[in-house]
Amino acid sequence: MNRPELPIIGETICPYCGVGCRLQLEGYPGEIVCTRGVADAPANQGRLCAKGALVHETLDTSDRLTAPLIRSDRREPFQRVSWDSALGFVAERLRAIRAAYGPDAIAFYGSGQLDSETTYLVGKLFKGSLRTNNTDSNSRLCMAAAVAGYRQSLGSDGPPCCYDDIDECDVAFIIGSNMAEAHPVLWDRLQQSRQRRGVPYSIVADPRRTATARQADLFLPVAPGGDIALMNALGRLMIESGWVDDRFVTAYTRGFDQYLYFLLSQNLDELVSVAGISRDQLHEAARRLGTAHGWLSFYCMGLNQSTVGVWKNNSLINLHLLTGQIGKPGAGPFSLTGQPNAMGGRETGLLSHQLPGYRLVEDGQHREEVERHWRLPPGSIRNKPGLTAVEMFRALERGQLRALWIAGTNPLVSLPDLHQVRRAMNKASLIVVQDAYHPTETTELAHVLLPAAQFTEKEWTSTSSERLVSYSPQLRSAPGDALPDWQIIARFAQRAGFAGFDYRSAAEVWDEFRELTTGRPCDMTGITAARLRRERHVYWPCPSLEHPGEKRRYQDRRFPTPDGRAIFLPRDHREPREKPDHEFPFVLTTGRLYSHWHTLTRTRHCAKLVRREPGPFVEIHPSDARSLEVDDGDLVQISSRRGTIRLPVRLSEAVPTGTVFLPFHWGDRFSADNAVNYLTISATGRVAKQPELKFCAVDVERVADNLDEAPEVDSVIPLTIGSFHESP
Ligand code: MGD
Ligand code: SF4
Repeated sequence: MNRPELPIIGETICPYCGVGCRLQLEGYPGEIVCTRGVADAPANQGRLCAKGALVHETLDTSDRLTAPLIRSDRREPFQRVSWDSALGFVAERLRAIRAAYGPDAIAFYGSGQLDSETTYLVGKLFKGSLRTNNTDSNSRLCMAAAVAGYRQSLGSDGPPCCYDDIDECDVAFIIGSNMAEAHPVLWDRLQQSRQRRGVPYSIVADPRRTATARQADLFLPVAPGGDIALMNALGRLMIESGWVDDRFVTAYTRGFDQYLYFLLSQNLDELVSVAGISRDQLHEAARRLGTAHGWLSFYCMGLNQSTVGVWKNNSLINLHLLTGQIGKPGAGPFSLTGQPNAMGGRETGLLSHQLPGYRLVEDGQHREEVERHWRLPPGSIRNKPGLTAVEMFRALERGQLRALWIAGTNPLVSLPDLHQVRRAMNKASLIVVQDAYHPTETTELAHVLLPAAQFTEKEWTSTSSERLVSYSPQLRSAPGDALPDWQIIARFAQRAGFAGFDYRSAAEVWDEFRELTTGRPCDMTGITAARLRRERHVYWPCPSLEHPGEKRRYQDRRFPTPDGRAIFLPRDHREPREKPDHEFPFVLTTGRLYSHWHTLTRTRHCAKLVRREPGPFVEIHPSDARSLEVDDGDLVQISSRRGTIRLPVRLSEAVPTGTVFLPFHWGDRFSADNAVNYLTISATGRVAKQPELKFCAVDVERVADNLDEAPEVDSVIPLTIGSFHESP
């Protein structure tokens, strides 16, 4: 049946993943009826995935937070108050905590879903005015290893490639990314390019035979955590077969001799065995990559969520350098960003070691440049990185951190070791949560709730995985008293008595930030607010108003390192922090599903998505299930050193034996004390401080059929798994 033509309300960027699809909303500002992909949008070219197509259903829900709410004691109910009272309350409490314990007793924990205007102002307020570098983001859980990997190997953060490279490459190496479920529109572009051109040939390296792996030409079932060995074996085979781009290596890189020596001193049999892949498969992968005209790699959490995530990134970039596959169309290491503006947060400096324009707090010149721009006295910005995500919650539990301001994230579902996170939050003197929805697992533990306007209800700027900076206009009013996040931060700063926050518009904030990118690797000098509002999107780097914006970086083969050369970094295999043993014999790996977004604050409102994936489960290989004497649908108890949960079994040959897979989306509001992150380990890597969410040791046991036989834990963990919707 043809849908009658509806009025077009306007365009916005999808608030879900980092692909950055442009959406067209149709209907009426008070009732959005339909969402379509914008045909001439560079990212999606008219396409949408199911989440994007249904996103309008998540806007006018009964759990939107519409007014500031406060309570001095968490045992009391919230009271509705004016913005002035709420911000005054927060200002007074933060002032008292700072006076008693110093500036580092407060912190901000944000998100890759916040727009660039907001993340810029958070840095200016916390790092500049409040004088603490304790600002971090949930991007720490996904992108921190990629940021450090790019910086170490190439001299700067930021992917070199663009989505159009999909149509230029002849091999796509997808490692640690389930693109078909997590970046579906990009996956669709890849499939369509292949249908049209016969290439790219796709190689997928993943321990699970995911939806992505099932459609691959070559599937490499890498052992969980075995990627460095896999990439070192590939490098070794390429060198032995003479598939090295000598001219590129000599002219544009350094460190090759050490890398060569390192690879030749490795035992190939050992590498093969650690990687868990047959020699034939390895040879085929090496041949495809080594002889490709152009190869692109796509990678995500399978590489990053590891205590050696940075090294995994370095190892992959080594292969690109070896084969000269960077800085030209159809080539390059492409880190896929998870959230709509994880990239923008990196550019504006939200992570605890960063300052705007890819600057670092540890660099004296960088601090001076930013202090001048913010009109602060020299020495205002502290010279040590602040606390990172996991560190913040440890510091809260210790009492070193007293106040935490959380925005656009739900750490009580998404952080590892949730029992610790809950203990920490319960100890805090002040928890402020700035969110569009309430209740969530996190808002339930807050003292102050600040209602945020979300996409369509504010104008905002974001950067996608391919460095495309996009502007989204306000299309409708925000519910109740909700305000754009940047305005909440600016109003608070003024209420707390800080100068430099009297902005009249989002455009003013953007332009102030943009000026700080001049001459930096992420140069956006030419991307003025006025231009963005005219042209909708521009790629960075874009050093002048006349510049069209560059889709591909490093085409001159000069890298932003001291000598302009990219760097080979020999990296050895390292074991994950917690290995299976006789007590906890299974590997637990966690991940995403197509239908759901993060902790379900939005997607639980879309009946179609909920019908597709109504609740959590644990995927177990049939042969493990036989040993455990469990069948499809049976309830099992999964325990780690940190917690115990119970879930129904989903039998699947997609997981290797000895490994179980759990999606991370469902939290306590679905089923109390039963989220996967009660099990995961909060071990982090040394440089990126990204937690190892893809690997910990668990035990799996059949839950007794007869309740009388069940252990005591039944009194706190429900045997039935909860539900958000009465009739999904
Ligand atoms: P994940 O499922 O976390 O998703 O996107 P992805 O990283 O693609 O993990 C990717 C793959 O890594 C999984 O298939 C997993 O089996 C594999 N893996 C696990 N361990 C290893 C290993 O040791 N080596 C290798 N090579 N692979 C391994 C994440 C991205 O998705 C992010 S960061 C966000 S924030 C967004 N979230 C999100 C969502 O919540 N829902 C949906 N539907 N899409 C999303 N897109 C974004
Ligand atoms: Fe939104 Fe990502 Fe789907 Fe595009 S692929 S519609 S950005 S969730």
